[in-house]
Amino acid sequence: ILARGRDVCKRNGLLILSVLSVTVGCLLGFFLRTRRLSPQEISYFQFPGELLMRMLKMLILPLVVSSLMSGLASLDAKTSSRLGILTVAYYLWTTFVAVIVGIIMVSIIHPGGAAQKEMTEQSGKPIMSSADPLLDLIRNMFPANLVEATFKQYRTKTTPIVKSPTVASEEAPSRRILIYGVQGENDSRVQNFALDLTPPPEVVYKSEPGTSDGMNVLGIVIFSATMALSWAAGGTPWSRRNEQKAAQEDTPSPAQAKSQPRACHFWPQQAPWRYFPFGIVFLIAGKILEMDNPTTVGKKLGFYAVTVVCGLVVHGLFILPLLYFFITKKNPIVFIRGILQALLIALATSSSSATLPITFKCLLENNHIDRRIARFVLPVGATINMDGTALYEAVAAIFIAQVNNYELDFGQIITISITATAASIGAAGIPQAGLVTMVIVLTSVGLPTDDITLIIAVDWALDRFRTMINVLGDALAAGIMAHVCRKDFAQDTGTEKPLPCET
Ligand code: DAS
Repeated sequence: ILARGRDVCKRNGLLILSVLSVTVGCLLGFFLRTRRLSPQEISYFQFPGELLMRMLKMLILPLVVSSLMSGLASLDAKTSSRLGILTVAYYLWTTFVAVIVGIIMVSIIHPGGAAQKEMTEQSGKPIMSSADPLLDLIRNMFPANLVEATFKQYRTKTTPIVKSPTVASEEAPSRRILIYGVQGENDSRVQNFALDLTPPPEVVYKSEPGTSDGMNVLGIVIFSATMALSWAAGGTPWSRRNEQKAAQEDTPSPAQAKSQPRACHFWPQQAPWRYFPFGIVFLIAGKILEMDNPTTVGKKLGFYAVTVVCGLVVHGLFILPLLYFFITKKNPIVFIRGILQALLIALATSSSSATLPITFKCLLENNHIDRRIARFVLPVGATINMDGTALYEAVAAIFIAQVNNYELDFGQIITISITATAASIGAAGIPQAGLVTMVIVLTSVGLPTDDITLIIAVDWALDRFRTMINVLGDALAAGIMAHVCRKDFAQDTGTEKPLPCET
């Protein structure tokens, strides 16, 4: 039994460690809530978790750019266009299905009844016309400056609403909007959004914490140098020793050996792996310290949270796996088990972009997906395929309509389905991005955007679950595309070296 246990731990070490760190993070968070830490102490406590988020985000840009370029370069025009059309069509279709699942769930459970309130006539607040945000969304799909758009997507963090932690007392938290990035660069929509909230929150412009350009440049230089070195070296002496040891233990099949990238052990690629069990504890605990009083929130939004989670479970654990099974005739449970690590990181970070490096590693090393497919499907999916977000925005919009006693007709339901799908495509893979793009869905059917404040108290938690479904949808899509296009990739060159950040 000991030998079996040791073998299981060896094969699933990081997974077990991650489950333990999420559990410890939750317990630590709830325990420290009883100690009533000051906001300053909370921010110090959250620091280790913030480091993990920055390590993962540091990998996003090189990973997305290099994997897309190398993924497309390794495919001939016919294969890449076929793969591209199939992938985007699959993403749009599953996202729309997710919205329909959400609408069915929110109509059956009807959570708005628990938080009924009279529909107050708009007190002349500047509600944007539904055309504005939609035009904005389409406008942003054609960035004038590709480099600026890329950096802006991953560098500027727009946290729509940050509540000052209610630790000293139980009074309602003061609401303020923190907008990171250079003041004035921000999207006017967020300011209008702030005007719609009651009471209008304080809009605070902050530079990215710790943004000292010199250190950023130093970080980029060191990171690029180690990536180039590890790619050239194809791993380091000790990684060769590990590979020899692994080869003795379980000789992978030739196909697996070819598809498995060489390990490389330089800090930028390995830092998240070595550090994240520790970082997850502080990420989870730090969020729990910030949240409102669970009992007061539960009374008003309990049914709403249950509706969202039920919708995500139906879509993520039934519809998507069944689709995977019917198309590939393979066991979806085995596939999902292979990406559990990535799902846990999505739960901890609530950012599908920050989870991308881990999703790559799980697909390449556990599920043996051809890396040329993963290099194309994953980065595109992390950007435009957000089933969880689309479902969430549809449920939230209809919940707000129910709370306001506002009867939606069939045409408005269709409008919500379309705008929720479009808004999820426009949402970035960063925390609470779905909350910002939800403005599009609400304005499209004339709902008051300031009612977003009704659901903010649980958004930080539901964001984690919808991010998990976003990552699951991307990974299953890679599995499906690998099966559908298997003939195009039959002849695996096997000669190209893996990108350092893919391992
Ligand atoms: N947190 C976003 C993501 O990373 C999803 C969302 O905000 O809805 O996918």
